[in-house]
Amino acid sequence: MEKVIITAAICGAEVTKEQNPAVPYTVEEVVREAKSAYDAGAAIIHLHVREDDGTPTQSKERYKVCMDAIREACPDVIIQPSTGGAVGMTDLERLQPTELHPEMATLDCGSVNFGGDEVFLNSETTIRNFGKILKERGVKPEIEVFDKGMVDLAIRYQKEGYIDKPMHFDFVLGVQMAATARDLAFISSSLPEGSTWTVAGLGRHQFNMAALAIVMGGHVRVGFEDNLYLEKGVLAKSNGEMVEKVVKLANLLGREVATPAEAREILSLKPLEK
Ligand code: KMH
Ligand code: ZN
Repeated sequence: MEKVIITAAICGAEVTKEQNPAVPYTVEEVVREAKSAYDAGAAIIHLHVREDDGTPTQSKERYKVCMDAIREACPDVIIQPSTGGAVGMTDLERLQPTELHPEMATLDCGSVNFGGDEVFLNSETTIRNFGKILKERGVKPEIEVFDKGMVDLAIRYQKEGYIDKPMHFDFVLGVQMAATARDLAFISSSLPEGSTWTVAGLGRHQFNMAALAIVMGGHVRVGFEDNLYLEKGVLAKSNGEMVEKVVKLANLLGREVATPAEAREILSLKPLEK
């Protein structure tokens, strides 16, 4: 089986220091969390950024400062900015980090109910436009899907030319589609030949989904964006602690962990220029 790529979603847009004091807001905190994840074995940093007071922002300037500082601390890591941002942001706001031509960025393939009145809106026009812009800017999408219908939509957009093959998917399970072995088996078996996938299990589902992905040949996303706890009742002290737990699981289950260079190869990204 190919090596497992670990993505660390170190920050998110919704979680707060009140929930876990280690959630990063400042540039220094973002770098500290990225480095803890990278040192533990993460090849990809899925990145949201905040103002110093915790307000989510998609500011190109803030992304640039954070990305430059992460590269300084973790020279070969793959940085994957969010184009989802936070609920309520405009498309133009959300697209700003792609102007920095990162290697990857997310492409959310549908709208999602986040509870109460919160709806993360992604119309077909938005998704097509984001796909087109990512392609023009040479950014590989991590196609974020929250249910199986979003996989079908991505396949349609690939056929229409908005997304290139091979496609890489991130199944975010436990928000809309259930985080169960049955649903992971169903959604992961619905992908076109040659696709790769990772799974982000929300909250208490995070490590169960990680273990399943390791066994099934998928890849794993962990981090504060999706889960704040290392185990029941124990807050994680860092993203690195969560990545370490995945590395232990992979070792136990007999799967090696991919370096950033190996992750680039698996995901058909260009190798880093020396
Ligand atoms: N924060 C959510 C509204 C992404 O990064 O592309 C969107 C999100 C998905 O986190
Ligand atoms: Zn995100």
